[in-house]
Amino acid sequence: NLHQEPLVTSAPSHIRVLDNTYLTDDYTNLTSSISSKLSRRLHGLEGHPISTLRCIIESHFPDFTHISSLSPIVTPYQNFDSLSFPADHPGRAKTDSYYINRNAMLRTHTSAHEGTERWLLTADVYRRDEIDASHYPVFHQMEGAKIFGSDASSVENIEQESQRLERQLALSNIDIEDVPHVSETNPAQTSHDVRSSEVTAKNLKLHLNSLMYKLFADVAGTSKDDPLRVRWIEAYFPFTSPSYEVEVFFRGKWLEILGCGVVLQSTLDRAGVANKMGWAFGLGLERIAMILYSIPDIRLFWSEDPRFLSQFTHGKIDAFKPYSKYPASYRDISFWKPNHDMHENDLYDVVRDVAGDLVEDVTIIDRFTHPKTQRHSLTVRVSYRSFDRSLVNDEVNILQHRVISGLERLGVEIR
Ligand code: FA5
Ligand code: MG
Repeated sequence: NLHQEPLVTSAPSHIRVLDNTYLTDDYTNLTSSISSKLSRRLHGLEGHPISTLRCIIESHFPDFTHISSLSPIVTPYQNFDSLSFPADHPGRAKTDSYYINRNAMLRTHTSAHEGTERWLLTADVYRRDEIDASHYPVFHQMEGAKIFGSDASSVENIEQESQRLERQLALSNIDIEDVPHVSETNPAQTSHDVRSSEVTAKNLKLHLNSLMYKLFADVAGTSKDDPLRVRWIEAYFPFTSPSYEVEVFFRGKWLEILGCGVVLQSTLDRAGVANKMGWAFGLGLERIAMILYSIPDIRLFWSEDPRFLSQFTHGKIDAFKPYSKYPASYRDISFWKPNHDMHENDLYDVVRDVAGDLVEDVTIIDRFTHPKTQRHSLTVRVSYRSFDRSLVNDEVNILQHRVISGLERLGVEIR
């Protein structure tokens, strides 16, 4: 369907999103190409790689509550403030996130939803971003968290569980590059004593190391001499301390899999569980699925082509067999940027909104500043390709023409 009208043209006062009507304001930037994804629910689609991965991870946390049907529409308070994001955090900007209006947005991560005990939550998340084989404005995250009493005997129970997990892990072919649970640069929170913080971090690490083994060891193939390699790195998130990232070595490269940490006490206090502590993690399903299934392009997850969907069996990880690709068409555009600042994500959303999944890649191939006028010029190469059919020239020309009109509405001057 080439006739995707933007949801916001000049200044309509209302938009409809998932059967509700919202007032628009100066924050409204949700486009129809994005809102058409809100009801797809890939993580609930039997047999889809994203759904299979969800089930495998859920089976690793059997005594956690499994949640996967929360609406993607949240308040900025839920997405940012409740997690202590500072007021000037870049993620809050209109250029980085999709807003329905100032009070309603599409969640940018699964951390936007809080639980109070043990939960595992799967959801579609939305971020404005560049366009290429590994970036898509919608992807899926899983959030896991375990919250327990901060009294001595609850902490002791956690430590005993860790000892069991440690004994199991000792039987696996895994090589873990660790960092200290707590350090000067990755401190325990002032309201936590160091020992309970360390017990919590250790428990988190054990759960995730064994999850990484479950996900990657079979596909990677391991032995005592060639173990699965997992690396822990100190990280920073506004709502955890200490914080870490986890990377896995797979086919010659280190891959960033997830972020995690000991949940900030203020977050738990706001959730009404002041006498508890715990850990949380958030992982990206597409990155893991692309690796495990050898899926070369993130757009394929959204394909409704039976040549894609029929390849997969629910619960099983089999390598994707690429089918022949239809040819790509390239079109270059050169333009002067508007005098006011234009964010490159605005450019990408114009292309997405016109071309939907027919756009494969947008690359800035030249940048130039006029020596006299100081005006900035960009040359952008748009690559159009369909997974399902051959695009004819006329059709690509129409798309490109609409992209140019959309850019002109942003105030650029075509060269
Ligand atoms: C977060 O989203 C945090 N909410 C994670 C977290 C949860 C930290 C709980 C602490 C406690 P981050 O933006 O790094 O962090 O994303 C987490 C994971 O999502 C990444 O490791 C990656 O696997 C995946 N991810 C992030 N951005 C993208 C993207 N553009 N495309 C695909 N996957 C992505
Ligand atoms: Mg990150």
